Amino acid sequence: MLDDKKVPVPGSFAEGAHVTAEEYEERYARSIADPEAFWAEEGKRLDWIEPYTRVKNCNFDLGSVSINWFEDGILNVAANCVDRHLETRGEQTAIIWEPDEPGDAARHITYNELHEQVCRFANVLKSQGVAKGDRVIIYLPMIPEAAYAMLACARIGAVHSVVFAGFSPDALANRINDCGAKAVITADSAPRGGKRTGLKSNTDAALLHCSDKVRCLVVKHTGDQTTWIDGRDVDVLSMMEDVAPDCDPEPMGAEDPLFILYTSGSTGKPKGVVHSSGGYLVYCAMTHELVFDYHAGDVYWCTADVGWVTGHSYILYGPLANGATTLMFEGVPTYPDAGRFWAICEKHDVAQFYTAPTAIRALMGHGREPVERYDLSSLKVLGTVGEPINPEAWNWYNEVVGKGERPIVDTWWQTETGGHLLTPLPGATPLKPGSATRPFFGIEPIVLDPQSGAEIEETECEGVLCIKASWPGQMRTVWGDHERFEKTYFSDYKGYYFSGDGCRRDADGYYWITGRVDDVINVSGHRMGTAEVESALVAHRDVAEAAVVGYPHDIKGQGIYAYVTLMNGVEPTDDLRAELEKWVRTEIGPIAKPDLLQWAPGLPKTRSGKIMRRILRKIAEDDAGSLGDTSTLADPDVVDDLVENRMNRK
Ligand code: 6R9
Repeated sequence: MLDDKKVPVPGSFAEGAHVTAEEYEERYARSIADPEAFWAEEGKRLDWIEPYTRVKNCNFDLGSVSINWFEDGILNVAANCVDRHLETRGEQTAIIWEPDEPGDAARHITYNELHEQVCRFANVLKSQGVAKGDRVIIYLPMIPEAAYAMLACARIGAVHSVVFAGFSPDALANRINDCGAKAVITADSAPRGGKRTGLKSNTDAALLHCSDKVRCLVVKHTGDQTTWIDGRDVDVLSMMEDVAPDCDPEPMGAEDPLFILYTSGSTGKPKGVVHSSGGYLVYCAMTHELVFDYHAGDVYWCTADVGWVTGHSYILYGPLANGATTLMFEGVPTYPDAGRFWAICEKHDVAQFYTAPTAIRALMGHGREPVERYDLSSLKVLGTVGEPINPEAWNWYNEVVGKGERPIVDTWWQTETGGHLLTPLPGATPLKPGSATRPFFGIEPIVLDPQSGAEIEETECEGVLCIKASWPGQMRTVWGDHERFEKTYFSDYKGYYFSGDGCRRDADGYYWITGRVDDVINVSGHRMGTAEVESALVAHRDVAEAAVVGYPHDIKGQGIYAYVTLMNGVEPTDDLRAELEKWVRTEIGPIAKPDLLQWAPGLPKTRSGKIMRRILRKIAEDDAGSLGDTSTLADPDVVDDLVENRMNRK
């Protein structure tokens, strides 16, 4: 166990940081003792058209769950992200756009330009009859127009719902219909890693299943030929030239919804997570500034896609609310080669770099050379998000990318939370590789006994992770289904927000996420987080990635089924299989030895890089006939290979 190994804050770093260790303790204590006063102050980060007089009005009781922050305040999110910076930094770059092809020119969009583009886009929306409260689906590649579209919706008070460009026509149609969207904004096609996805053709296919009133706004990005339906399809870029370059921001209530983002739960169809305007923006602005220790002039890069919550909070809303320069990348980490991320960091002098463990592990498989080719001296802070990071990947990130001198912020949060809840602050928190460390201001994590539901008081413990009281960035409801919201998050453990994650708290009060509670397996009466076994497997030099699930086992109750992706160039042999089984036995103990180990050339992942365990469980159970919806996978083909070579055949 690495519990005792603390990586101190680099001395030179603490000096200039927004928050030091002492300040963290003092401010955290204050945020919990008097949340009203604390957040009343933090709310002033934004410009309000009408200031709020009420700060917090929240209830977690099942049957009457209701979450309101700054509820009588009036503001406009787009004005906060753009207009208010014009006077002081109109000519500063707001967005750096790096295209898929490294040979194509990057674009630098100043705040002045952003203002004009957002206003023009907003006027196009208005011309199509989109008004305050209407829903708009955004199905775009990672291009500046995605940012314009989101901010244009916010400017006129329309509620956007971004659908990841990798999603299928079916997934798109379901979302259009669930939120009753008035318009879909898409592009001709999306280049990614040198390949192209026809977004317009996908949208055409989706719209066959939707009301014929839905308008289709098309950004001609690649110039690829598409079919065109007159009267329904609109050429956004040419219309933008014809409309006025100004558009007054719509005054919005703090609790008016800003966006809906669909996310999958453990059961049922995707939920439309609803976020507010005021509280959400306060929370992402604050976390963006403090967690990444953002300072004026820094170039900040989050590699997520805007179709994911990380892209909403930490490419767009948080950074722009802070007047930052935020980088948007259209491509993938391995195109044209495994040095692309680092080439971009060097080219644009990136100061804060935020990515996912899955990307780090994939790049680790290509060795140090692609990193060492570039000058990464501009980097100040590194970050991760999305899943627990195994210590090997952490160490590689720290040593090879960070040269052992950059704090790594391992940020635990969820679509539902709007922003970071557990995270180090780079100038304040000594790190422990693999731990999301401690709560952000205003967040009171508690650990409950999964059986009794009782709060565990001891510092050192393990259980399910809940949050005791509301924070401004919390989701407000499930679109169209408040009952589902209450049932999913407030019914299992009364009076608390239930995260769905398990965690361990160590003697220092550091939190270690052990994975989704539904990923816990029980082998011969021993409870085991699948993440633990995965972490052991990926610690082996030949393993690039691993996913572990339980499957029904006659004697043990559940057996351990491991899917293993090897490093480039390593041959899968029976000897290696035996070696890996032995390896896990030695790393964790005999109980953790995989019963079945399958070589997986690829793992089924969502576009945000999360392994879809539901599918792996079905294959492990030899129940491939009922895989369910695989439309949200990044590469649905990997499933066929896994089914064909499955180990458990009845
Ligand atoms: C932001 C985001 C949420 C789930 C969450 C947890 C896992 C995210 C993590 C992490 C360990 C971290 N997760 N960050 N686990 N350490 N730093 O990822 O949102 O897509 O909704 O996923 O991701 O299991 O519950 P979302």
